[in-house]
Amino acid sequence: MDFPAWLRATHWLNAFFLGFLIRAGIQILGAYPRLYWNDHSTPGTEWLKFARRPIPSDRPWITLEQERDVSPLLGQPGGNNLGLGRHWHFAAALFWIVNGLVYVLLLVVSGEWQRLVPTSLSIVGEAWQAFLTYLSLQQPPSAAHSPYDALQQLAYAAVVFLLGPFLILTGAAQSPGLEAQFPRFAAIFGGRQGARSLHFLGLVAFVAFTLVHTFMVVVTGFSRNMADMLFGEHGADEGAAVIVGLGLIGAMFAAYGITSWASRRWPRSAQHALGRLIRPAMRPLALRTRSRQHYPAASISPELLVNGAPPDTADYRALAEAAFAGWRLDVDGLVGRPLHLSAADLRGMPEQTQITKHHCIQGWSGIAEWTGVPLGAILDACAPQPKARFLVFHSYQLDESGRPFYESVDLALGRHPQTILAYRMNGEPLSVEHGAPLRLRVETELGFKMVKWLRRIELVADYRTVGQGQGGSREDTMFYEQAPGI
Ligand SMILES: Nc1nc2c(c(=O)[nH]1)N[C@H]1C(S)=C(S)[C@@H](COP(=O)(O)O)O[C@H]1N2
Ligand SMILES: [Mo]
Repeated sequence: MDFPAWLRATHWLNAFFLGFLIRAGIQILGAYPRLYWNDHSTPGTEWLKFARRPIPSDRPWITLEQERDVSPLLGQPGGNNLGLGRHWHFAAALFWIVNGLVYVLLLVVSGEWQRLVPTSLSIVGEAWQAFLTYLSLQQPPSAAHSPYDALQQLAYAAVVFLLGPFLILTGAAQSPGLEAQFPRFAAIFGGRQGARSLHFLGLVAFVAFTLVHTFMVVVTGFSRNMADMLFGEHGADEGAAVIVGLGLIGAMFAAYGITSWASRRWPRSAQHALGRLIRPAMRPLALRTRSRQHYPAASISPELLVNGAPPDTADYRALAEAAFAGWRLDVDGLVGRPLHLSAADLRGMPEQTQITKHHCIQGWSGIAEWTGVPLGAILDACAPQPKARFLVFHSYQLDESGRPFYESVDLALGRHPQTILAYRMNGEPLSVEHGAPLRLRVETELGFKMVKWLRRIELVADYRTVGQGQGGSREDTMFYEQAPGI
């Protein structure tokens, strides 16, 4: 048999998961449709954008304003849906990677790897000949197929052994946890924005390959190729192969449509079901990695983008007008010793300065210097009770739904070396835009966890008792994950 059953099965599964990855990837791109080669994401320096909305010049640009709706024909699940798009993308990535590993493993143990891996350089010349033959609208002689012709073999080998791993690596390099612990890994790709741009180009390459591949399957003998791909050899019933093949492709597209529709209809269930799959990879990337970032002062971004509009409540305005003289940070909940700290109290505690990279979930990044109190010092002072497992950070700001913005962080993260409460940025007192008078920095996670305009830290046993119970404002309303390490 030319095409063993495992080969046919992994081929179709690969196509199925790739469809989810591409669709959800387009969804994620829609949340920040600008691509850069520099990690400052400086407005105006993008090399490609799919953004219609101009950048406002008269007020700070809140990057959430850039999110755009994606048609459900292109995006998974469609609409304005970064949170669920990420869930679909990472869940599909897990299955796609496992399927790919099974395929490569079986390729090796079955000895079939020789059908794919070139063993002689003469394949380059043969591939060129095959290319010229196809250009003249002919097919290479079937004797040249073993079972693929040289051009086919080279293209498939490149997709399996180069493009696939390239997408996995450039995807991983966008993880705040990995980049915090291994800054040199992301630097291979030119940093987070380089990795993101290359990841996008990898998507383009995959789409281009799929189009050419499908076109060739159709024009070089559709029914015979379908018999190969479904029944393993061309002697089989070719008519039945075409029907089964088209049915399978139709079912794949139906699955994209139905899962997109269902996850927009029941977003909380989709968040939970897909979350169960991706959390075993997501949480360790945030909790087990350690930030050891020490960027030089020269790499600080000319301008750090802003997300979240400053609070426009009367109590915050009154505090700001008095230069935060009356502001206090409350630390309470499951603590042995509740704290009520003024700005002067915080300045009397140990001080730490770090130059780190900010990773927004939407896709942009920026580098800044932060100075503040290690959260560990606050934990020492408040004496957490043994039951305490999460820190809930409450803001003066109201989120998009009108409720006070909050986020929860695992207590273990509170003692990470670069987790601080920052009151200075780039040597200046923290500006209102960036969270005055105090904001969280937790450098192995995405930016949305770093609550700005802090008013209170509450220690709890379980974040499910707070807000809508998902772990924070963004988890509650935008279906993000509670401990986002990627
Ligand atoms: N209170 C509050 N904190 C917040 C937000 C917000 O909307 N409200 N946005 C978060 C997000 S999504 C990001 S990326 C960072 C942005 O920090 P910056 O504006 O200082 O760059 O703040 C985080 N902290
Ligand atoms: Mo963000």
